[in-house]
Amino acid sequence: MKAHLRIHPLLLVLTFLLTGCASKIERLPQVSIQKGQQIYPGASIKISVDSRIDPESVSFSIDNQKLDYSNGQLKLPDRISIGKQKVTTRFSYNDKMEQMSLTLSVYARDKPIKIETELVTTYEHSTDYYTQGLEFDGDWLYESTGGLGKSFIVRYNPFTGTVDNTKALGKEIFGEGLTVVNDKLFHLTWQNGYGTIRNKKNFDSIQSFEYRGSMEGWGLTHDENFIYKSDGSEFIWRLSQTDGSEIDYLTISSQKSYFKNANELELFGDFILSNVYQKDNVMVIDKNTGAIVGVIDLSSLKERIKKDAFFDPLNSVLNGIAYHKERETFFVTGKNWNTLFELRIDFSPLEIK
Ligand SMILES: [Ca+2]
Repeated sequence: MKAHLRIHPLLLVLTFLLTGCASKIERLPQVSIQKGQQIYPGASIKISVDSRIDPESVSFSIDNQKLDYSNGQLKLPDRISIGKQKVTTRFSYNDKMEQMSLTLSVYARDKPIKIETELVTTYEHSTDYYTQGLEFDGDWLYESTGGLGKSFIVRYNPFTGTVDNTKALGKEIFGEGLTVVNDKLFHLTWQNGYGTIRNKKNFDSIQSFEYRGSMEGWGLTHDENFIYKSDGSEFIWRLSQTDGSEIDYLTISSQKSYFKNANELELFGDFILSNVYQKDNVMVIDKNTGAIVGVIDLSSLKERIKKDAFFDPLNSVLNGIAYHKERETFFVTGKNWNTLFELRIDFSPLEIK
């Protein structure tokens, strides 16, 4: 038993080294961001610097780009991305340059503006469509639906009621959003870990693309350069229009916090309109920054729908926005809703260019 109680000399050395290291870390003076400040692109932030540090020696950088810093004020670039940013600070202490990382949570500068809508008219929407994706190509409306083993893609003309093509998906598939890019249709699965690029005409699969950084598949839309994908998190991912691979992401943010649950998406000018899962609101997001610039309250629509056997109070929520270019109106619906609402949305408070 005696042997077990004996402390090995190497252990003593290790203990000494570890204690030595710990106390060295504790002694290092700190540079920190003062609490309670609003942090947004272009903001000047107050920095606290330990009195043992030579204030002249302090510098800050993001991705090796030096930031403006003087008199305890750090000026953020106007084009800094919203979201969590890693800032490196360097300073001199005891004649040595030290380096520390700070996490900066950057939010939108302004409060979202309330955006008004006007109801133009209504159309029929099939109550067995559990809407996950909705997008116009001319007068043809492409809709993808969800439900395990029940998902399908359909193309129809809401003005005439003509259904042009329907494709049921495999039993293992829970379908999600779609977007039509030229002659291809990008389509998501929810939790199968991949999306599919399809022939726009017959919906046949051409190739698939994997989710790598993103969690799941929720909504899709696109502009001339990118496909935008929501995944239930606070991010909107930018994907390649060639192969659906993930390029980078935006962080969805108000002036106070990051927002999760962006669902079906629709691009309009510089904005991404986004349903919020299980809410009656649509977020208007700046597609370049991720800032929520506006909010559209659509709570009055669900009062107007007729609920049949397909309607499930928990899951039959507002979802689906599609812009009709010639009519300059938006078509919105919900999962298992019997109505497709045509709305005019007044973006003038946001001064769209
Ligand atoms: Ca859409």
